[in-house]
Amino acid sequence: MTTTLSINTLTCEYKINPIGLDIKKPRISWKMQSNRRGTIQTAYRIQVTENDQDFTNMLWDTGEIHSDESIHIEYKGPELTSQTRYYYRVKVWDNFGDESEWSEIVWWETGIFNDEEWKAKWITPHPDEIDPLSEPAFLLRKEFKLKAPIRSARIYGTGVGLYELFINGDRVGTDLFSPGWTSYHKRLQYQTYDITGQLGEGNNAMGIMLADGWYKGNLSWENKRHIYGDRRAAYFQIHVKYEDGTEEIIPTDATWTASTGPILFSEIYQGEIYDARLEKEGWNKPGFNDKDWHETTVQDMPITHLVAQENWTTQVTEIIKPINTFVTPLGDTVLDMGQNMVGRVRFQVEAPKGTTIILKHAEVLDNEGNIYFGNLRKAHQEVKYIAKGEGIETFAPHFTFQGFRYVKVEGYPEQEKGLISENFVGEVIHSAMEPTGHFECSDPLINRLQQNIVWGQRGNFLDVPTDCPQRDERLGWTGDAQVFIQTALFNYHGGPFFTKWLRDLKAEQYPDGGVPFVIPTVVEGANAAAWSDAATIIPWEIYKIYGDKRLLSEQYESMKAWVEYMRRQGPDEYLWVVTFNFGDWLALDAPSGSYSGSTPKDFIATAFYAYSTRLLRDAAEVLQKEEDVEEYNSLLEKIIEQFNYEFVSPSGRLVSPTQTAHVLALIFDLVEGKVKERTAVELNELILQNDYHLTTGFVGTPYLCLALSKCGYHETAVKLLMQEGYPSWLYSVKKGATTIWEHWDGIKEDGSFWSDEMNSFNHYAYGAIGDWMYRVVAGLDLDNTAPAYKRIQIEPKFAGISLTYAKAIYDSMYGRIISSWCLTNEDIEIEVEIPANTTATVILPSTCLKNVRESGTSLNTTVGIHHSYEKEGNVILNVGSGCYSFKYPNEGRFSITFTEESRLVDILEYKEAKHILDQYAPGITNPPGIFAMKMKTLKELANFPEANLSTNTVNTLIEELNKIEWNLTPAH
Ligand code: RAM
Repeated sequence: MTTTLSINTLTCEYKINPIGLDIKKPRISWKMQSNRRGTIQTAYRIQVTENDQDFTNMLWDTGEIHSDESIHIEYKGPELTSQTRYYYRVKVWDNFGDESEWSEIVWWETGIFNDEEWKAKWITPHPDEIDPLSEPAFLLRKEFKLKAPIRSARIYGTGVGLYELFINGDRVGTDLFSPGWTSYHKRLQYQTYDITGQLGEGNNAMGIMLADGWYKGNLSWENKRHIYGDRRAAYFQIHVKYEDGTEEIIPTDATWTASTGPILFSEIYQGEIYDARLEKEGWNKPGFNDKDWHETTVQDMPITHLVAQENWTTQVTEIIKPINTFVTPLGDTVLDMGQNMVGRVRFQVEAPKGTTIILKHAEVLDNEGNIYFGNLRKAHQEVKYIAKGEGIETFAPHFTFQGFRYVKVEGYPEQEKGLISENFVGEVIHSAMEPTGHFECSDPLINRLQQNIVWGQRGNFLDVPTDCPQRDERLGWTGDAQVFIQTALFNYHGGPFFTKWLRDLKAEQYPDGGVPFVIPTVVEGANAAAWSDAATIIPWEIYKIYGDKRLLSEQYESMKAWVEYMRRQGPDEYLWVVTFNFGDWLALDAPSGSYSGSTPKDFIATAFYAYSTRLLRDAAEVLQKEEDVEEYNSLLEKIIEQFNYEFVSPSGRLVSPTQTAHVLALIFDLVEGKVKERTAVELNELILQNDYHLTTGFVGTPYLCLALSKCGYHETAVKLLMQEGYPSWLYSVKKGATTIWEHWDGIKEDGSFWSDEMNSFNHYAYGAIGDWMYRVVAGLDLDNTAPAYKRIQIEPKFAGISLTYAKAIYDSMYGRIISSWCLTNEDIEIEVEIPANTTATVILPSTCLKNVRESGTSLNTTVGIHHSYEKEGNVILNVGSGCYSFKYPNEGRFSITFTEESRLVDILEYKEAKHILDQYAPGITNPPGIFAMKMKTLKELANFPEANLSTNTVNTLIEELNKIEWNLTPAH
């Protein structure tokens, strides 16, 4: 076999070809690929050059370094300079003695390292000429002449408020909501763009649009304004390098001119008003007559807190088309995007001058089929466009985003004849994180749940991890982020996203170690168990998943300060008996009138105190802080001891008979031996007594199934997941949800709403179940002692007959991992992919060595398996990288009960439903999502090989499906 050892996906600080890095010692990572099983890197070589792709004159050449490290290799060459592009390439050697070719050449480019390099001034329209508090977005412009042909040009800068940049009439980049949301007074991100292609010799012009955004607009339910300041301002400089080697800087300064323009109003929650008649044609191009424009003035603002862009930028990541347009019983014309999404609507229109088109965005329809705005509270989510009447006009708002599935349209020309849906699209907007995970299984409702989780993440990862994206909140609630972190890191690459957010958390932490409820902090309140613990949990998870020791070390003092804060509270050092706490937020066992479940708050607080202390100890171990390891190990022991004294009866019963209390005691290892066994038995009982329904809130839910599976009750966990009745994950799916709801009963069984007061239909917390689906159901996990999936753990768990197939894919720092299994009445098949330079432990449940075949051959002849043995009725394999396909007889352990009849029952039910829809469509709320799903499901079932359907039945099914006319327009 000729080996093909190669490397791909080279990244610097998690990103491919990042521009404007201000990190002095950036870290390089790569992924290896080989067609040979069991490949491990034995050496690497990195070369860095400044000299435009010329690798003869090197800045840094590591030579051949004998090491298996391939992630986060820190640059150790000569000191880097500002504003410079560095090209790098890598080659590797493996354990078979093979040497790869050099990788492709990639680069990173540094930003501005020293404050003295900033020549810009903060500018804003002169307050005597344009009222700084006025609503319209400002336009700032400058024309300049470049004396000669240019070699390269960059723009560096930022704004307070939100900005969009233009050069010679064209937008610079595609980023939205720049400069992002940080704790502005402590940290403000600047952005860098390569504008070489946009400038030329001679006359050029630059334009800036500037709006309120998070800096000065309306924020929080308290209707606060001007939280960070009451003046918008811009701060940019263009660096031009001429062909002849000379340079020039064009900064913002008081020579710029200012005006207002077509954006009359733009706010995150409220929407935008755009009067196209006020457009200043050519304002951002050279030659524009700005005589009637106003002066700008220099504003005194610090720059010491400027940091280069850390997060992924915010982008339009997908465009979706409405699936339907209809008129509600109240007579509103409504677009249905088919998906609760976050972003904006772009539309085109041809209309007489002055025509006003209004879009009002909402998430759901009510019981009667009318569009429902109640849960938005004070957020208007309204976009108003006034046409200029010059042919086809296209519009999407600039500095606002909406959370919506339905859009009420008013004023669109001739809309009474019906809207043409082609004139509207939804632009999905969020931090452009790299997708890294995929989960699917044999149950289509669970697959829809997975999609709902992903959509919840997309909608709420718009630069900060928010609780919700629609009402007057949209804040970086620490608890929500903590609860969802594991799932989030499966679905998308969270490295840059959480690096930025954790730095804000650290910046906002109080001197006493207290951690605010929301980051960036715009509402009062701090220090709640399971909320403030984001300070310890998130850095640890980032370390675990990406091996990011640097971030862990950066956050270490913050982690420690938070633990010490808890330690100081109350009379007992080892208990955290708090005065205020959210408790098990929105749990179903909450006493009436309360949002907090009945698990005692001090129980939860002490449990998290122990968990945070454990993570701090583990972090100290990784960072080799020996004294702290000892200190926090003994603190942890004492907290656990005190926890048992306070919250566990002498006979081993927990004082709190709630699901959440049992879950926390088990998951945080607070009980052991007989008490642990009893706790697990009782947790299982609690679920059984409740007829396989949960009662948990934000705190208990993420770990509920995990605790059951870990303690031997995996079947109960799967039954909980597959529960379709209220309350359950699938309840909302069956109700047509396309995202995760804040409340288990956001829409009640009778179709009414929980309440206007706090009822988001896009709140990711309960989506935290995703972690267990990937890790336990599909069995794709990591060995905690070898972060970043250097040592992988593949351990599928089957649950009787309920699920017959599951598959997880995860693109780790080392490369793609797959764990997939399939049960038939005869066989169990497990397919695994392990990336080069990692190893895996694969656990094949319920079998013995002699029964297992890998790609048709017996295990002792399989290449890549280093060690195999039997343990407790399972086969354990230590394997190297590569793809493996294991098969062994099922022997009736997991029987499949799918019958042709049950498929046909589905079809009949479906036809019945279709009949109802046709008859009563105007009265049915939310039908399209669920119906579309059912349709897809049936199609999938018809082709599902494991169902063993006869060709005849398959054909009948398909015929039946094809007969159904797929028209969801209400029948009236
Ligand atoms: C609500 C938020 C959030 C939760 C807090 C306690 O206002 O939506 O989800 O963390 O309350």
